[in-house]
Amino acid sequence: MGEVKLIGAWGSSMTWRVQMLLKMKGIEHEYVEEDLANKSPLLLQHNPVHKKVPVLLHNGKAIAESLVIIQYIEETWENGPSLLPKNPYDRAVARFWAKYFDETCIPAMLKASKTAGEEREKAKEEAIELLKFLDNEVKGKKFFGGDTIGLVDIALSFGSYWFDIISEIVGLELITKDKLPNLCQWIDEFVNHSFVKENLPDRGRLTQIFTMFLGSAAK
Ligand SMILES: N[C@@H](CCC(=O)N[C@@H](CS)C(=O)NCC(=O)O)C(=O)O
Repeated sequence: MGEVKLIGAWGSSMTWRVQMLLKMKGIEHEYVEEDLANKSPLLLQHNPVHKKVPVLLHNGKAIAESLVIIQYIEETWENGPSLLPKNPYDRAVARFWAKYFDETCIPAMLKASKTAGEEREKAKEEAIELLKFLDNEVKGKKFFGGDTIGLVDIALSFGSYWFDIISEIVGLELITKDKLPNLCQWIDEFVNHSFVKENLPDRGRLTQIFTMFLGSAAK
């Protein structure tokens, strides 16, 4: 299927989403590590709009934005395991929640992690209200994808391992059993899923990197 390159950054949950699908499908590719503090001409050339990772290069053509890349991979390498349900309605629902998490929940969660005092309490309550929709969506299920990991599970990966590390660094308690019990249960299932577990980035190194970025954030 030609030459596949992934421009990514170590520890980036958005890069990780794509890496998981490439690995699941056994797609051979070259991984190019990007220095986000000193962006390369390769990244700037192929993602001039957002200047962010991940970017997938397929036969020299660039695709940016992790959810768009996932869609592209699913449509290009149709064989092998898929993150998307077969039924078009279920696919649309999965895409809806993935988009909702990225566009609505992540900014709210980050806001709570970067603020302090009353402002943090308000931001935290707002984020919890938004996450309740996802908590309800996964109620009674092992994964958002049912018994197996699907698009929404991969899309929410930031909300599991990565956000847990951020929360620990800044002393934030946002995803708790009393407020979001089903999401807590999902996080437990997700991070302990064998495929996920063996591919998670090292916690110590990730903590160091996030501490550098969040060093001055409220505790
Ligand atoms: N919506 C984008 C978000 C990508 C993103 O935020 N990438 C981060 C790393 S996780 C990045 O490249 N940050 C560099 C920057 O913001 O300058 C996607 O889904 O791919």
